[in-house]
Amino acid sequence: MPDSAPQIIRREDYRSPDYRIEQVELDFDLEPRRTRVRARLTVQADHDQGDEPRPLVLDGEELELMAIAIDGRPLSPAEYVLEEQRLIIPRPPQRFLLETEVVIRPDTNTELSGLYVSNGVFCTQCEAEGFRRITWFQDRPDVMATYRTTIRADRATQPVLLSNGNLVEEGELEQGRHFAVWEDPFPKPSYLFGLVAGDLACNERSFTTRSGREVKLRIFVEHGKEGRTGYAMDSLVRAMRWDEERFGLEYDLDLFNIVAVSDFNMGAMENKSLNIFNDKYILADPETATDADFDGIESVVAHEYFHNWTGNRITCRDWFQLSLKEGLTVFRDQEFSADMRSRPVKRIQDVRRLRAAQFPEDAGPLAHPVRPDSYIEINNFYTATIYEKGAEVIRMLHAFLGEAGFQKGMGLYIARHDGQAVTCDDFVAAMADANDVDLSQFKRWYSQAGTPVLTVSGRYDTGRGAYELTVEQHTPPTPGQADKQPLQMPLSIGLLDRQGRDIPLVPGGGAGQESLTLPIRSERQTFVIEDVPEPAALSLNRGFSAPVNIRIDRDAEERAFLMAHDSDPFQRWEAGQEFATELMLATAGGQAPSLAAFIDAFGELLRDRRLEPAFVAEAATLPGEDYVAERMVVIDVEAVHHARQTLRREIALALRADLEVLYREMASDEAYSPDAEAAGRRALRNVALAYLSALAEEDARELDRLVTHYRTADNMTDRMAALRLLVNLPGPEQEKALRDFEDRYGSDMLVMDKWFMLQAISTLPDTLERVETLLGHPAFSLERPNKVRALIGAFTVGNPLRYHAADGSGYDFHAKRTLELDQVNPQVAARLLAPLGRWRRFDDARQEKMKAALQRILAAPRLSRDLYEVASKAL
Ligand code: 7ML
Ligand code: ZN
Repeated sequence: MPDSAPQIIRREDYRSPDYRIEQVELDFDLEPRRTRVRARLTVQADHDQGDEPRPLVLDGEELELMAIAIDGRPLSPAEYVLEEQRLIIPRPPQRFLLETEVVIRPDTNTELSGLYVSNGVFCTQCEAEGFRRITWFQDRPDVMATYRTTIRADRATQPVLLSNGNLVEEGELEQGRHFAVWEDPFPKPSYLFGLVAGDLACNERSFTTRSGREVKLRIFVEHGKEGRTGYAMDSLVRAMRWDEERFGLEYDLDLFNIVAVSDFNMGAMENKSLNIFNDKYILADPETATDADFDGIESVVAHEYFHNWTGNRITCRDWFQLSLKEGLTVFRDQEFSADMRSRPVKRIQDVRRLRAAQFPEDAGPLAHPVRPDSYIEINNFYTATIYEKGAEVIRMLHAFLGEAGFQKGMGLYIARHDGQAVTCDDFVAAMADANDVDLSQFKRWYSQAGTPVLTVSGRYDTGRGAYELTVEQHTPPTPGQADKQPLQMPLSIGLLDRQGRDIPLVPGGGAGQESLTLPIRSERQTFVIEDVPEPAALSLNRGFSAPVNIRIDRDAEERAFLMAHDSDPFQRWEAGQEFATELMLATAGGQAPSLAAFIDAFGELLRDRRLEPAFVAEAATLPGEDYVAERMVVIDVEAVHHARQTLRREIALALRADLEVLYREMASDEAYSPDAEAAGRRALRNVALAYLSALAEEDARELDRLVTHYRTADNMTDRMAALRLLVNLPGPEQEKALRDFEDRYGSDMLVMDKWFMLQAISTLPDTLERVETLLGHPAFSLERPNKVRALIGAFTVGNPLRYHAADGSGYDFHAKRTLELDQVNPQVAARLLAPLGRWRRFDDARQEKMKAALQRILAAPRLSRDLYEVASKAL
């Protein structure tokens, strides 16, 4: 347990602040070991003067207070109370200037929250509650102020000085120091404060907004890396243009800065006009970044940029409203990527991710609503539910209202709330009012946790020529929520005839259309679709219009038919995934199901040249072991692994010729380009390679092909694809390739992350031993989140077979390293713990070992609040 009993923060306890802070002047004297921060806050009481005087309570952590004054007069110790994490002024005036001076230590800030140093660069991370580690403040998002920031630093080591807003002054100081003054005209909450100081190179471009304003775009990186910022810059320009065209939203300042740093707890941060990024989401070139890395850069750069309107101009009233900005901004970045590349492929990838991360979360001990009711540590709530499920909720609104209605709602939301800190209710109210619809039932999506299950049955009434469909919904209980109310959702369906063509659906005799959206809102509903001439198959939840699990009885023939014919590419993919999952479950359960129908349909997909390669690559990728395991009553990781390997090998044996054709045809002799088309061809070629490599242990030619693929690769996508397969093969080829990779890229930290990761997810039996050894590798450090995620995170999340070793060695490793990490960086430690929370899904022996690991964590001295919350809830 942490030193003091951790306090639970509840949404129902929200009170607006007693004091507003209107203007903030900050003065930083930067020194790694001793940084002085002076703050001048213009404070205004926000309660009636007739009331009892209310205390001003400021937040602070690890601040050494040097001075405090009100309206220029130093306070005597009797005039304030200084606690561990609060500074209380019991009887302040109605309106006053509060001045404080503190000293902080950026160089020992391993939590990477507040002001810290990464590779010699000073940078900040203030969301959610990091600003209080910089100065005393009401560190809550509904306190919005304008900021004027002065930075003083050594000119030689920190030539670049950045903060939010506009540069208004700069100059020289004594002893080789210099200064810069930044002013941000837009009032903002403290979590959007940003500061960077370091020796950085920059890539600069100009962007003209549609109203004709020139914006200077700059991306700052370590010297020597500016050549790798081109794709991020292009992505930024595309995102700015897209937000104007699709949402009518224009950038609002004359400059926009991005800084990439090596050590960062998350992906990136949207500080006003000074986005700070994990450099993994900025730096890319063909030699060091994969197609997936390029994709990631495009969407994260866009995500952070989009926050300027959905997050910064309109922000959250309190942290329970986090999904107000995150769910909406993820929806926007998903739509952006869908518009930039293949929409169906993007949707498939997003749903894969939702199912891999959010569905298990919603089914486990950490399940919480999109708008949570309570938390202990807010950093633990940057979850797949807030982000991904939050985006699905927005997507459903979009489906109900249509693009035009949704944009009308956005317009009203912005007109009403620009410059304010608001709630999810405010957002939904704007959508409802702009479209004159009632969304009161829909709002349950914000308050109710758990993934709904829809049980569907369809029946064709020959006499009447009608298709009858019954849909029942049920949401399983989640912690603290035993009973659930029915939800409103759009369920898109289609009916296919025997030739696999869409039957026009004619609701109530209207004009025909190929998809129909059923308005689901009750526990049980029946829909009758008239004028249907003999349907062959029902296509259900097209485009994954509702984020639910579906139960429907289907036979192999119907699955194969949908896999071959559904006009909705998402459902075509889905039918294949379902089919494969059923087969793997049967195999894992000890049966020997016939694979013939599946393999036939799979072969059709591989041979269909009308389909885009990126789609075929998705459709030909079997569901992951975790996804299949999640469907078992008691998870058996070995059986699932074996079942998936078996299916892969059978596909390879049966379709070897088709796979070889694809491997040849999808090759390219053009120079690498990260565009969607070229990336799709590489993806498909590497999927073919993966199947063929399933034969490598019995056929030396396939091992050869793999080694050659590695050796001759002219880009990281292909090289990684081969190495990812090689690490699962025993023998000298693996060692040789790993050594070669390390020789080539040993000095490149981002590429070394890949090297660590691939070894951590190897299915070979000695993987844990190897991971333990790699902890001592000179490139590894517990103080670098990217390294921790690449090695420890990849093993615990990405290697179910070895993590869940029957002897419990994986769990012991996890607990031990988590505790070590907790002393360095509690946020990252807590985020890594989720796999242990899934103990209920395993056999008794594993359950005992997993619980024991959690108990060991809880019993440890000096446990952080972050880890305490996750570990205690997991038990
Ligand atoms: C989501 C972020 C955080 C945490 C970034 C930190 C952010 C909070 C920040 C989608 C794309 C890129 C990054 C993130 C993400 C977890 C995930 N405000 O912008 O949301
Ligand atoms: Zn975000």
